[in-house]
Amino acid sequence: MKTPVTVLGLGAMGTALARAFLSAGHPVTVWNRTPGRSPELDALGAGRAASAAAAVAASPLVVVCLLVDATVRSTLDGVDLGGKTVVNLTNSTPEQARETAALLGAAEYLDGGIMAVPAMIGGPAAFIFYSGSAAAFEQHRDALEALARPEYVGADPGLAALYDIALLTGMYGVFAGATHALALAGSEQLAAGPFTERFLLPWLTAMLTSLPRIAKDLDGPRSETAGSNLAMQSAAYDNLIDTSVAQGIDPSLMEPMGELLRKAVAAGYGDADLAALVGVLRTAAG
Ligand code: FVH
Repeated sequence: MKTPVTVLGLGAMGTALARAFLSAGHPVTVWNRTPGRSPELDALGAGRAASAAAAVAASPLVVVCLLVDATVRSTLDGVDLGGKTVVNLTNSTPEQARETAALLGAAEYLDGGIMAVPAMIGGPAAFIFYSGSAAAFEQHRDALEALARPEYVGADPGLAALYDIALLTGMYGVFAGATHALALAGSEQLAAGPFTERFLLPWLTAMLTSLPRIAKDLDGPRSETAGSNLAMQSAAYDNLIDTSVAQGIDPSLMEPMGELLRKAVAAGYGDADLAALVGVLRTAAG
């Protein structure tokens, strides 16, 4: 008998999670604010509860995937979570995760950060960060494996959110640059498809292979520069901004990186490479 699971929230992600639990043979009870959402789950064997409280009462393991942290708190306000393990997969800040863990009063609490889009759930590339109760993680590891590769990152409930947000900042940074590149290409009517497949994707892929070297520089003594010093990059960066403006493309996504390069050079890192920017960001925040 597999652990019965309740899924609160049948948005795109909650629906994918419920489907994965059903496919793995778990009895699944679902609840959603708007009734009747994702009717395909009924045919797969999900039971529908009329309220969040009734859904929680149905299973020892309660997986929550709602829009934002405030939604989780309002949905579970007044619901008896005694004896339950709550796994909250709603996107949140580390601070929100810590506060929600303390507020809910569940027997066990795990916070999670899903590194997948709904179509990836149950597939080999998906993984989910978990933090909070190590005992709950070990007890429910098998069930959680039905969703994605589980990565437990520590007892502090805020840690999973930190890992999640760090990866999302990396993703949005890459997409910001790619979005700008496509706008520039489009300013000369270049077709997005061939430009992306022949040039943009291979270029980004090649450049991202330098990340482990950057990480090595951050974790240990600085290695020899790879030949792309920051003074050179800062000087050339003005051309990115000037070209964008000349082509009628808003440069605002690109300007912050130019500003950071200038700061790094002014702080004496002109002959260093990209790893030095991490230190400059830390100094700027402090
Ligand atoms: N979808 C994705 O690509 C990402 C992947 C990584 C993780 N995120 C996070 O997952 C959370 C849920 O995302 P989602 O994709 O399921 O989002 P929606 O399809 O928009 O569904 C939202 C659900 O939240 C319910 N909801 C909204 N407001 C309330 C409320 N005030 N009270 C109760 N429930 C509420 C909504 O219900 P309804 O509108 O159908 O009644 C949906 O069930 C999210 O944190 C992502 O950042 C997804």
